Amino acid sequence: MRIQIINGPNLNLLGTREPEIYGKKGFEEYLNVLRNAFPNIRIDYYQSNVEGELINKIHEVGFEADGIVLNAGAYTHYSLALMDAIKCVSTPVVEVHISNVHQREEFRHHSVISPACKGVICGFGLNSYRLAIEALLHMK
Ligand code: CA2
Repeated sequence: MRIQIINGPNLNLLGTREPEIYGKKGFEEYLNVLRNAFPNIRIDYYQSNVEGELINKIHEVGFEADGIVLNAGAYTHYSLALMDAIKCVSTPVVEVHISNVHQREEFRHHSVISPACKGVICGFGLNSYRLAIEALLHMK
């Protein structure tokens, strides 16, 4: 079983600012927690601040991985190109958000990628990623 986590813009800076929203942990640190929680699963991680690179990654793994956990960051709210990329591949994609976007600014309430995803998990901090992997496991 192979799961690909893809993080979008600014998520490389997790743990450095706005800890009240995003927590104090960097993603690489959390990745160890996640890998320990799922010892039998290969969990690959990719982060980019560049829209086209995120699309390339989705194309690259989207016919081989068993699932993609995608936090598209702010691209969530306006990238139709990312939405198309998710539709183009056969691997199921779970959209995740660390924060509860519905408790935040109005522009974060709408996701253009949700219709292309299997489901959405948001608001559980970094645990959102663990819950997304659980959801993908239960699809098998
Ligand atoms: O809650 C989430 O996971 C978001 O996808 C995070 C995005 C935001 O644009 C979405 O609306 C919701 C922003 C990520 C910004 O990451 C930061 C990292 C370090 C310090 C501050 C922000």
